[in-house]
Amino acid sequence: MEQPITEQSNPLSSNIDVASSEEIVQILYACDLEIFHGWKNSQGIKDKGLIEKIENLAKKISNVIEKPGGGIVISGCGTSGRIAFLTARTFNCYLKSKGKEECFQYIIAGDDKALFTSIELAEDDPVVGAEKLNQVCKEKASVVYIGVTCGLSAPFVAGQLDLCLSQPEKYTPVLIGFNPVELARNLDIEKWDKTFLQVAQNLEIAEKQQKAFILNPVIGPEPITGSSRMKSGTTTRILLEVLSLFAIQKDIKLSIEELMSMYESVCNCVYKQSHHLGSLIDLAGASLNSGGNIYYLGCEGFGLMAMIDASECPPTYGASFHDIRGFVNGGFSALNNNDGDLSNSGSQYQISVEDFEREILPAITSDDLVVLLGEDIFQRSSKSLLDLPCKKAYVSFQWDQTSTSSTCVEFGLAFSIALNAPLMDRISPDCKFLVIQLLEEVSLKWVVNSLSTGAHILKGKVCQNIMIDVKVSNSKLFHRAVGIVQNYSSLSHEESCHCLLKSIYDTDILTEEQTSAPVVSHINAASQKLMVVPVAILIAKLSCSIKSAKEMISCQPVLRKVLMNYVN
Ligand code: F1P
Repeated sequence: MEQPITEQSNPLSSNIDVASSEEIVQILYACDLEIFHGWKNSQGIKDKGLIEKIENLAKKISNVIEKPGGGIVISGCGTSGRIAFLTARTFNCYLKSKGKEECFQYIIAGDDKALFTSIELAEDDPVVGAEKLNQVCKEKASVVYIGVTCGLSAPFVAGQLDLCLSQPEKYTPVLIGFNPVELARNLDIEKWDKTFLQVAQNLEIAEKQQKAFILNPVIGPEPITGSSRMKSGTTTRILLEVLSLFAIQKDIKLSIEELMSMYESVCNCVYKQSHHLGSLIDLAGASLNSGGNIYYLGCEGFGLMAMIDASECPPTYGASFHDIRGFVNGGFSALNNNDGDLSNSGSQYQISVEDFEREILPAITSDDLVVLLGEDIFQRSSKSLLDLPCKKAYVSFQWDQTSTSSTCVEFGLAFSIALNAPLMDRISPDCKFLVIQLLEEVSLKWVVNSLSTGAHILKGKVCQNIMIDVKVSNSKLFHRAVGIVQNYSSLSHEESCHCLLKSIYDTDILTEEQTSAPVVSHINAASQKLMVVPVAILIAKLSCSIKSAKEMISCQPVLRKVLMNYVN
């Protein structure tokens, strides 16, 4: 069976783990260009059919929200839910500033705590997904529902799409993801009667009757295999922003293709700075490797974007939540989130720059790195950091400059990326400010994704281009982990699965009860364990005991090096 494209390994990045920092950036760039230029025979986001659908959908959204009781709901899990939140927040702020009704809502699996920490198990529940959508829409007469699942796989979203299909008079369902429909997930969903593929096929039928939309451009595999926070997350942002902008702003004075080409131009501008970005990765890698932490500080969308980047590091790289953290100026008061202030729910939810200054700054060390994102936070915080021992970096963006300047040398690594998107002058004054904000935020996403990915590569958390320390925290990630173990061994799928279970249950001999337990039990058992997948790879590859696999890893956490020592 062909693997979904979002789970395939990208040949462009197969040596990213042994590349220099600057080369890492160049590899990420090459992979990101596939968003705009396509992959194999696909056209990426410039595909004509896709653009036509976006045009029609934007008109549909615009009709729905013009009427009383109409709304847009964007929903997703993990990064997809976080991008849904950001989009709803941005466009509601814009509508409010124009004195219009705020008509965007978001849903994220696991509710608002999942904006900051990964709660992947909630992604596996289609029934809760449908209940949440019902709740959010109970007062509404007409809704455009946009379900985002990059892999065309999340049961939470499947439940919501299925609900929409059962009430066509109220809902227009939209699916965003990055696989062809035939590669949607076709595995049983616990306590449900359909697979994702079946729901997607029903949606295809509805689309032919003009009652649904599927936006699924093929943009090629992720640079780190399966890491949908990267290209897929960026493409989700671009699609949602283009759609929303064209739905609410009819006199933008640009075409959809032109707007998309502006995203491409700023992508080129950011990655042209591969040298500076490489230096940033070196600083960040040095911090993680010496046991230090990385702290992003930013205002508004920059702070939020950085928090989103940080939130995906624990599940992707088995990182601790302290390793990379993001803080936003003003904390919850800047968020407009559904569940309000969660700062009393634990330190993971202390997200304001003020929390950072109170709790972290007094004990900061020379191993730590503080990254100021944007001019606003630089004005606010740089002075108080100057005399502290930590490493410091400052990233900002400038428009209408021809070259990138390195300023404020006394601050440490400080550079300003010159963004230049032709066509800017054509945009109507009414939405120019908003477009600039969107382009700067996506640029910031490319910067922080490069930083956190590069730093974890330098820490040895990637082998070839595989995230070998992925957290086994939901059904998709369980199956991905089995695939990773199989990839590194010559074992069958079943044998690889058994190696993973041995690591999860910490035993050399599995019981019948363990092998026959449902996937959810394996996920629960894995949830508190560290290095589950690296240990499973070693026992699969070296046929060793759990105990010796753990010993090898405690002496040498970089898996490629362990394997080089033991395998000829
Ligand atoms: C949702 C998601 C990802 C996350 C991880 C687990 O994926 O939470 O955002 O990085 O892979 O799954 P999807 O439903 O958008 O494919």
